[in-house]
Order: sequence, then structure tokens, then C-alpha cells
Amino acid sequence: MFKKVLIANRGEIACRVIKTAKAMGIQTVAVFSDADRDALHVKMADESVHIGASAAQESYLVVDKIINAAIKTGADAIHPGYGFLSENATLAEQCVSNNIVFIGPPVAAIKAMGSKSAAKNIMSKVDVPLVPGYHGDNQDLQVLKSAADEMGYPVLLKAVAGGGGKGMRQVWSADEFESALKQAKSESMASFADDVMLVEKYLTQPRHVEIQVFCDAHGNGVYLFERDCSIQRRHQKVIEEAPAPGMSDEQRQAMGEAAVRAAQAIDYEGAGTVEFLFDTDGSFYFMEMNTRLQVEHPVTEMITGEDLVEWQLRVANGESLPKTQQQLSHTGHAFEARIYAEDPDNDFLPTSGTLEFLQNPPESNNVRVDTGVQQGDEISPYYDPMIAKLIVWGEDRSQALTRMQAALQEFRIFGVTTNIAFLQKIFNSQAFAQAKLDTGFIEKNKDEVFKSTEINLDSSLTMLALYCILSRRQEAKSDNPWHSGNAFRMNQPNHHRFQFEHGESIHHVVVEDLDKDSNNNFRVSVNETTCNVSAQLKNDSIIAEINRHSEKAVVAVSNSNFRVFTEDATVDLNLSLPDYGDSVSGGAGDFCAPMNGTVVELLVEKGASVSAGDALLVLEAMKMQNTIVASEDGTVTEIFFSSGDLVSGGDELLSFEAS
Ligand code: MV4
Repeated sequence: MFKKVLIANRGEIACRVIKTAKAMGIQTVAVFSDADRDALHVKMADESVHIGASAAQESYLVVDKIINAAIKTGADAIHPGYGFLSENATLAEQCVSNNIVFIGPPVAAIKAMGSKSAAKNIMSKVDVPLVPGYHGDNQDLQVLKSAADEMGYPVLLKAVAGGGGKGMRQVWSADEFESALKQAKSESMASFADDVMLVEKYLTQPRHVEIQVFCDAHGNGVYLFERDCSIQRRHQKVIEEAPAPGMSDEQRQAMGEAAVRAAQAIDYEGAGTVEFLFDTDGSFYFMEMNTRLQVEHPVTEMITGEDLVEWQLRVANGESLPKTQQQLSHTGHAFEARIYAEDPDNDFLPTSGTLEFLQNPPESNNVRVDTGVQQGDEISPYYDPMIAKLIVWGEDRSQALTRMQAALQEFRIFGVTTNIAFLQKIFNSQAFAQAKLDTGFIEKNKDEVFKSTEINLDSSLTMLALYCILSRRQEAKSDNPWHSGNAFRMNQPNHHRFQFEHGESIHHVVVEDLDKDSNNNFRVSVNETTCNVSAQLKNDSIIAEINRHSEKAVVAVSNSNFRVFTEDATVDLNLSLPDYGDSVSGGAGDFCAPMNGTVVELLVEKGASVSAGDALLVLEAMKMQNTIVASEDGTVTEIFFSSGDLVSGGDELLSFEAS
């Protein structure tokens, strides 16, 4: 077996490959760009090599840098992961010429599958079904139109040089064919500098079902069953599952054997995926073959119990396939959700920033998180903004779905906008539960999957106010004069006052301690609503009983910005006025600093007329900010300090005349 493998990738797939290599006792080499100097995959590897600037074109996509890193560290083999150079024939060729094992298919196989039309010609020779259509070189209008008339409308015009959904045009009737063809050719020439078109029968509700295949260098080939990847947005997979709902054993065997024939037709070796369009009548048609390990391979691992990276390492090292077809089986059901730093409310534009707060769901035999980031990491704008893949398994689809819904609720991220709420709406939708899958799922269910989540704002405000009070008390754990009870409240009840912003709206919360000993019972007024609440803090969670309804929330903090993760939704709140009811507040002549501190902010000017509860200034002491408020209407007659001044305990801060 290899002694040392270099992983020519980053992020979650690099971490994932390193995990298996380590388990097999193989030394690992990570490569990293400027932006990834402190990345998780670098920390996990046994050694690492800096390969260049952050831009992928200057680092992860430079074949020579990868090869030189492998030579420099004495790596026996290179694992390319997915994306980047994973299907780049030049890297595979450079490995061969430098006597480094490329953990992937032979160069010829990569090249054979690189051209979609060449791939289709190969498939037709080994009885792999293609969508009925015309793929010829003769591009005369009459030839193409007769083909379309013969197969029947609707048909799909596809640019041979296109791919990934680009260069496709539907034609719904004969009389629009000529104008559609002219338009499609013109667009194809503009986009791909090539206007060769093919015509196919248009499948109006296809599913994307793909087969995991594996071949070794000894002529053996197996399929590890299928994955349904129909939940896509703009040709990007969002959710994958295995097995494909509703697929019969006979269909599975027919599709699997066709996929193995496709692989063996090009003398394939290693992990590969054969993608099919799966029609409503059970027919399936070859789309393309990917000569790499796919992002979604974990769902296959969860239902077969096989480690596909281990298979890759063994097969690349010349071993036979670890299992025969008869020894392979699948159990239960698995889903994968791709957690992304992107904003579904802003056309899914990638978001970057710092993962201020990152809490993964607890992992188990049924819940797996493949990730390349940790709390505090930056989501870089240089690369695909994937945060993690959440993979769950259940004995059947329903149990797996319930587990995915629960795990997503426990995936808590603050600091970047994510697609988690969007994923939850898909998994919670009726159409998904009923497995009404096809490649148009998101469009067909857009009203449900894009609707804004109902939030209970009052409940979130209550939970956050209680969190602020209890977490500060927990922090203080001392006879801190700000919290010693009534010393500075002149026999007033323990009132805490907060002002929060939610978007553009301002919300006032007043919390009254009802019994100072247990510290657990409060009367909370949010805007105009008042209720009695008992609450306690457990780690980062606040557990409360509000009107005899139990609530739990996790709070993430970044400066004065908070994200409240409740069981139903996630609410972002900004604390515009810290707790100004739980600190010094007195009538005239009472505005003395209770202890040494710093004037952080003056909120009023000399001569200001103020009302009871108005905040006057903010003091910082013992790393806590406290706001001095007027407890009655009156006028600030003099201010004795400026912002930034140090004050000593007992200093008079300002003079006040009650009206
Ligand atoms: C099709 C099709 C319907 N009928 N071909 C999209 C990109 C490429 N993978 C092939 N694609 C399609 N080809 C025929 N004859 C529908 C699609 C398609 C699609 C396929 C798989 C996954 C997602 C898709 C999204 C839109 C359209």
C-alpha cells in the first residue's frame, strides 16, 4: 500500500480523504494556498506544502505545483478529490511521467468521457440507452427538422459544445422549429464558438438518477447502486438520496448493469458515476459519465457500508475490487444536504465572512458531517462556499427524513448567511415527503420552498433578554456592585430594560425579577405584552417556560448582534441599548460611579430634558457595559465627564434636576 498520498484539493473532500488515509496508516500531504494557510485540512495532514496565491488559477489548478509538491514530499500517489484537477487529463499524464500513481481512471478514460458526443457514440455501441434523437454531423435544417418531426414534439435542441444545461432550447411544435434552431445555433456560436446541434426527445419530468460504478485493473466492474439527485437548482445539486425512491430491483439492476457496461467500454478503473435521465415510465437514458468521486458519494457509503475512498486507494494500488457484485447490498435510506454560505433571498449569491458561531449536529452512526471548516474560520470568496455536507441514514426514507429534519435544526451557524432554512423548507415540504421528485422540483414548489419563515418575534425577544440577564449573572459570579441587588437601585424592584432592533423595527423589553433568591422567575413585558416566565441557562441554551409553554433557544453572539436559534426559526436581533434597568438608576444627585470604570458613551447633552427610563450614559466596568438611566422625568443640568474618561468609584458623573 502507498506510504504517502498527496491530496490535491481543499475543504471537506481533502479532510474526508485524509481521514480514510490515516485510518489505513498512510501518511498524508496537504497542499494549501495563501487563503488556506490555517485551514482544517492542513491541520489534519501529516505535512503540508504551500502552493501559491489564493486564486485557484494560481494554486489548486496549477498542475506543475501539484506535481512538484508530490515530488518534494516523496508522495507515492495523488488523490485529486472532485472539482479542480480531478478530471484533468494533464495531471493524470504528469503523474504517469513522474512515476506517481494518479488515484483515478486512466488518462484515456478521462479523455473519452471529456466529450459528450464522443461519450454518446461509445455508449450506443454497448447497448447503453440514449435519449431518442439525432446526433449526426449533417446539420441541414431539413435533416434536423425531419428527425424532430419523426420523434414527435416537444423536442430539445442541445449544443454539442454546451453542457450543464447551457445551450438547450425546447421546441414544442413543428412550426416553431426553424426559428428555434436558428436562434439556438446563433446562441451556441456566441457561447461556445461552435453551433453543432443535436435534437432529442424532450423528457418533461425527468429525474436525475446516477449509478456509482467501480472498476479495477483486473477487468472487474461493479455498481454500488444508485443516487437520486433530482433536487437541483440551476444545475447545481442541492439534496441527494440513496436509493432512488420507487425504483424497483429490476430497474436498479438494469441501470446498474448498463452503467458497468459503459465503464468497461472505456477500460475504466477506479470510482466513476454514470448519470441517467430517469423518465416517468421507468425508461432511463445515458446523460454523461463523471470520472471522479462525486460530492454526494457519502449517501452510497451510508447504505452500503463501504468506504469508497478506501476502495479508491486499494484499486489504485493494484488490488482487486474489495467486493463482488453478489457481496454488495444496500440497507436503509440516506440523504445528503449541502450546507452553503449563500443567500437564498438574494438569488443564492455566495456570502463570505467569519464563522463566528458554528455548531454542528451531534454525529452518530446515523448522522455524519463532512466539513472542511471550524468555528472562527473565514468562508473565503475564492472557492466554492460549501460549509459542510450533512448526511443522515434511516431504516427507511421516512426515518431518514425525520433525522435530517432534526439534524438541520441542530446545525447552527452565525456570521455568514446560509441556505439552511431553504433546505429545511424542502425537507419539510409535502412534495418531498411524498417523493414527488423530478428535476423541476424547486421550480414547481417555489411557493413553499421560498416562503419566508413564520417567526415568533416576541418569544425570541423574551428568550434573548433572559439570556442576556442570566448569562451575565453567570459571568459575574461575584459581588459585582452592578449586580449585588438593590445597592444602586434605591429599593426599586429588579428591573432590566433592553432595546432591540429587528430589521428596521425597535422593540423594548422589560424584565422584572420576581424572586431574587432563585433568580429563575421573571415578569417579562415585550412591547405591550406581559407574561410570567421561569428560565434557566444551560451551556449556550436558554430553557424557559412562557405561559406554561416550554421553549428552548440557543443564542449566538457577535458584539451587539445576536442570532436566536429557536425550535421553529432563526431570528437575528441587534441590542441597541444594553440592559439599562439592571444598573445604577436613581433620582437627583444619585449619579455617582459605583466603582472604577470608563465612560463609554454619552447618550445625552447638558440641558437635555429626559423622561424616566431614558438612557443617559454608558459605563464600562469589569468588562461589562452598564447604562445609567433617569428613573424620573427631569433635566440633565451638568455632565462632568467625556466619552473615554476614566472614573473612580464615587465620582459624580452628572447632575440632574427632577421636574
Ligand atoms: C434533458 C432534459 C430533458 N430531456 N434532455 C440538463 C443538463 C444536462 N445534464 C442534461 N440536462 C437535461 N437534459 C432531454 N432529452 C432535462 C435536462 C435537465 C436536467 C437534467 C438533469 C439534472 C437537472 C436538470 C435540470 C434541467 C434540465
